[in-house]
Amino acid sequence: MKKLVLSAVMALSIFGITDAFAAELQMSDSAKTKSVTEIQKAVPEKLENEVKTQKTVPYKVNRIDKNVAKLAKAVLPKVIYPTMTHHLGYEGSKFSITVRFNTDMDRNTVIAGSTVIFDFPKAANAAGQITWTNDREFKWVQQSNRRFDICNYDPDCEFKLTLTDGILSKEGLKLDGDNDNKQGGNCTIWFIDLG
Ligand SMILES: [Ca+2]
Repeated sequence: MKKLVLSAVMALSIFGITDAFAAELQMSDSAKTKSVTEIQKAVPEKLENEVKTQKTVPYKVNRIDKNVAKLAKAVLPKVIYPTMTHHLGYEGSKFSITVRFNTDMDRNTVIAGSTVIFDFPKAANAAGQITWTNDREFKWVQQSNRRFDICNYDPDCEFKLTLTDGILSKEGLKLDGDNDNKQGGNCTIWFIDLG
């Protein structure tokens, strides 16, 4: 008799536990259902936002690679000065040439003798010193003492500046030196110093 009662109690407990589990399962199911409903509600709202975005911008902003977007907005770096053969200056008896870009440049890529090359009749790739005025403008001053050291006047001295496309803007774009509105291409400028 005692055994029977015990098994009955056990059976009841098992049922009880099962019921409790079932109830819990049901609860979590309804909770799940609830959150699914919430997600479903949220999705159309999001889509609506995307549709709104598409009206102003012809692509989904959040799917665009950030770097691509950054480059698309970046300014193509160009040389805006000098533009004429007589755009040269002097510092005492030395040449001092100012170069200006249309956008901020990565100074580390502007290197005398490497990406900035001055070829004079008496000195190919003449040594010089670069000094920055700001991130868009620098000045190159010859290292030798006098213009006559590197120039040959017969009667004028012609020399050439090459700015290679190893020069980059701060935004990381190559110099459009050949001015074809595409990244890259060296810039060559001829100067004439009248004798
Ligand atoms: Ca180019």
